[in-house]
Amino acid sequence: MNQPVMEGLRLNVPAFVKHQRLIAWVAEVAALTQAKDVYWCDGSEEEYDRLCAQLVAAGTFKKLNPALRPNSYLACSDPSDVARVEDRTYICSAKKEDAGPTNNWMDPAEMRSLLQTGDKALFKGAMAGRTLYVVPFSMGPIGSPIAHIGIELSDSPYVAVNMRTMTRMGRAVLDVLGQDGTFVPCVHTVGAPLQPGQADVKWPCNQTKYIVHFPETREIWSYGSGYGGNALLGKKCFALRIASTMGRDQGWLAEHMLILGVTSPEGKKYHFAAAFPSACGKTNFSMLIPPAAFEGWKVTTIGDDIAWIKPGADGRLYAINPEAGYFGVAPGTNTLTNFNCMASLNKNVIFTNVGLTDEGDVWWEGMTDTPPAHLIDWQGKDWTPAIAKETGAKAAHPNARFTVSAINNPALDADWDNPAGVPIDAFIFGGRRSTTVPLVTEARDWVEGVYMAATMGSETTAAAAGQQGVVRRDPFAMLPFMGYNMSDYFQHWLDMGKKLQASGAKLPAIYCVNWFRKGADGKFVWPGYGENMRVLKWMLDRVEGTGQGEEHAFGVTPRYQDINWQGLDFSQEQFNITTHIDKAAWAVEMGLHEELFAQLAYHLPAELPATKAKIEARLAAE
Ligand code: SAT
Ligand code: MN
Repeated sequence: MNQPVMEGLRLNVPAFVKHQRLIAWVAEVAALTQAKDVYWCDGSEEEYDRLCAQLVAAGTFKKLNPALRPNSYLACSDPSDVARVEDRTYICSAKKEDAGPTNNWMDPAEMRSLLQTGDKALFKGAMAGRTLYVVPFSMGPIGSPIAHIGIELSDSPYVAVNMRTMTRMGRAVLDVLGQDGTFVPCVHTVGAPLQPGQADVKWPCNQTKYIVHFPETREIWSYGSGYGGNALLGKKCFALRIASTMGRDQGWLAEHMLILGVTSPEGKKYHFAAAFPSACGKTNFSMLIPPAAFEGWKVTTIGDDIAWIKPGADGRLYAINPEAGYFGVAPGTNTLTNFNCMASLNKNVIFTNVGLTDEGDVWWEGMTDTPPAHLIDWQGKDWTPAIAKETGAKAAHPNARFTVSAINNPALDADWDNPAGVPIDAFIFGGRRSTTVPLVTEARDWVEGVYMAATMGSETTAAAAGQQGVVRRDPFAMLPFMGYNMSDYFQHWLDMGKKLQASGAKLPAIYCVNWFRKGADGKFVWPGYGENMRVLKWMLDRVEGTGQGEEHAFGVTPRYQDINWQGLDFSQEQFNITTHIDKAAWAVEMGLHEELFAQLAYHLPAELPATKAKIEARLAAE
């Protein structure tokens, strides 16, 4: 990448930028991509408003009715660019084994040729006619010892404004970076260069897509998509794929986990970190409102999607939310499923791919019982309940999203921005399983917990392009987000446990949950949402050593009488459906664990097959 800076290119370096290596890198990328000019984001509100106005003028944004949804916008994407593209996502480690069998891999030199250096390299000229936005961001509270800095160069103003909400973005980050600080370089283009005089489309993107990570040099290069995790590179690309490799090398964890606080009526506070695959209710869980019977109990949100977790001086694990906003799934969100979230969405929101009502507000499936009589759907077509019934057309795409600042959340935890993080009392791992997996199981020890997390399965959702509703193994809910070899990651978790134990600290408890079991009628048996508090309370009782349960092959599950049912009509029979262990189903399930272990045989920690053998012996004996 040694092209001279394009003649006439305006780098426009503001006085507050003091980092020569950063300036040189921006010049290189601008020359490679032939960006029209460069704009350095300062992160101010004035800048946000200006870029949003520009997006409105370009047709990408529609300003919503300020009387109904103040300072909010709707963007509708190209219909081909609506979710993460896992088959186009690459981990280009020097050695193929280091990416492991669950990741797409390409030799880094080959990938660099394809993207940067070859005759027809995709990034060459990719930003022609467009402005290159320099987006400095901190993942985590600025200056926190758990936080890290990234700089995204993107030709998408939609990305710039979303990154302002999703991260701590702008000038303050460059101040911390100083003249020579370290940052993760992230390059993003929509891959739609403009010829002179050519009119732009409202959602530029390219049919060819590459979401590429170079773990050794900690770089991200993303081509062709403007949507979510493909384009907002602080999120899955940095905070999970690159950060997981940093965590492996430096002794910490980057996880696909929400973080929540639970405070008892006596004022004792606990913290949970919970991993679920995309679109399985992490945002709802992190904002849950306890049922009336739990008077005096409070649940507060630290994060809804990602946790960075480092060991503290006291040997406990401390977690921060590296993000500053929520990029949550809109469909299904309403005042009953997530009251706090709906309250967060009253103002200052960017909606993507939801329906636009005639009053200039938004609507999505499940928002209200009675849909509007008419709206414009996410693809710009007329939509009425009758059309929906006839054609199945959706007002909102199933992976439609809102982007909103954490500070909008009425349930925001007082420590959400604490640079020291919060101490974790328990981990929760959950998948979407209509059968087999019980409502809740406690692991008897760390290794058993790692086994549970490693063998987790889940039915696929609209958060990723591809078939939906098929069960796939999704270890730690990290399958699409692992930056290195999955088996090495299991080993890393086992090693972390050993190290913490050696320091004499109490290890967090580990639980496996499943809110999604269905009855013979095909309907969910467990009411979920706020009622999940009942399960959380049982976990807390266990952490305190007071809760009872029944031991079985996989761990410990509460009996009916171990859960507080006050105010909920949920029979012993219904409970049994959610906790029943079906031996035939588990025989099949153990076969799938076996398949997973065969796939991950390289570097698979011996503790995992050993745990499996123990479970099988116990299943056979029971
Ligand atoms: O598109 S994102 O990766 O940001 C959302 C998700 O899949 O969890
Ligand atoms: Mn996620």
